[in-house]
Amino acid sequence: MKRAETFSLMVVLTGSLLGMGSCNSCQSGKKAAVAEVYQPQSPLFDADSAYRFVEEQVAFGPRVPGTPAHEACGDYLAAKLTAFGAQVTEQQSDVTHYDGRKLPMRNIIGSYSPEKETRVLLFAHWDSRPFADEESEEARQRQPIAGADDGASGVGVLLEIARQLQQQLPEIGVDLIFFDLEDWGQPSFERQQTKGDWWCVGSRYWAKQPHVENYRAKYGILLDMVGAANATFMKEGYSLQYASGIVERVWSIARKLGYGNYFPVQQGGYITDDHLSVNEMKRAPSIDIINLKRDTRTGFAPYWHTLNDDMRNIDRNTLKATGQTVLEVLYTEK
Ligand code: AHN
Ligand code: ZN
Repeated sequence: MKRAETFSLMVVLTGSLLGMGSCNSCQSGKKAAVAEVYQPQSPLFDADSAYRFVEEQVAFGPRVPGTPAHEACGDYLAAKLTAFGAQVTEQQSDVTHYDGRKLPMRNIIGSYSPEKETRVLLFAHWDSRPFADEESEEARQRQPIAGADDGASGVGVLLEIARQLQQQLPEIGVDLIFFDLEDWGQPSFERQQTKGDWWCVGSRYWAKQPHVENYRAKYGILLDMVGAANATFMKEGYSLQYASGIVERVWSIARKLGYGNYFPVQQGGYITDDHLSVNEMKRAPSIDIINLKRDTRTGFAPYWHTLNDDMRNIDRNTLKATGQTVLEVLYTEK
C-alpha cells in the first residue's frame, strides 16, 4: 500500500472508531482524539432507576415534617438504604420551630465500610417545603410543594448510588445523609417572625451532634435540585470558599465524562444550604451541586418553591450527568 493510502485509511479508522466526522490534519486530529479518551472507573449509573426513586418519593405527597407522608417516606428511605446494604442510623428530635410548633426532625444516614478512616460524605435534603411562597397568588402560596426537584432529585440520585455501592465498593468509605428540615425557612407572608435562621435545621443538628463522635470526612458533596432538564450547576460561592479543590475535581471529572454543559466553568452566588452547616462545623470541606440560573428573579429555576416543582421537570439525562459524575469521583478516590 502506498503511503498516501495508508494515511487516509488511518484517518477513516481513527475517525470512525471515535465517532468523529472528519479530520483535517491527521496528526493533530489523532492527538486531540487520544486526549479525549477517558476510561471511566465507575459502574454505570442507571438513570431509569434514579428516576423511579424520585417518582416514589413524590408519590407519597409533599414530605412536610409532621405529616403522614413525611413519616411514610422516611420509612421508605431507611428501608431502601438497608436493602442496599448500608449500615443505617437515624437521628430523631422534636424541634421547636419559629411559630412554637414542635416538628419531628429525622435525619437518615447510610454508611458503607464504616470501619474505613478515609471517607466521603454525600448528602441531600429529603423534606419538602410546606409552602409554595414563590407563587404569585396568595391562596396558592400556602400550599405545600411536591418537591420533585427540590428534595427528591438529590435523594433519588443518592439512592441509585447506594444501589451501585452494594454491588461494588470503592476504596474509600462512604456516608450518605438524607437531611430533614432543610426547607422550612420563614416565608415572607409569615408574621410571627421569631428571630433566627430556620433553613437547614437538620444539617445543623447533625453538624453539631454527628452520628459518630468527632466525625470527619475527606470532603462532602451536596446534591440540591439536580433533576431538571438543562440544569446548570454553576460553581456556588461557599463551595469555592471552603472547598475549591473539590469543586475543580468534580467539574473536571464531569467535563471528561462529557457533561460539561451541566457543569459550566462559571461562578454562581452564595447559597445558604446544607453544605454550609457541614463546612462551618468542619465536618468535611463541602460543595453544593445546585442548579443556578442567571436569568430568573430568584436565581433558581422558574418553578422553584412553586406548585410546579413536580415530576414534569425531572429529566433522566440530568440525573445521569450528576449521578455518573459523583460515582466517578467516588471510584477514583484513594
Ligand atoms: C435559600 O434560598 C436561603 N436557600 C436555598 C437553599 C434551598 C432551598 N435549597 C432548596 N431549597
Ligand atoms: Zn427549597
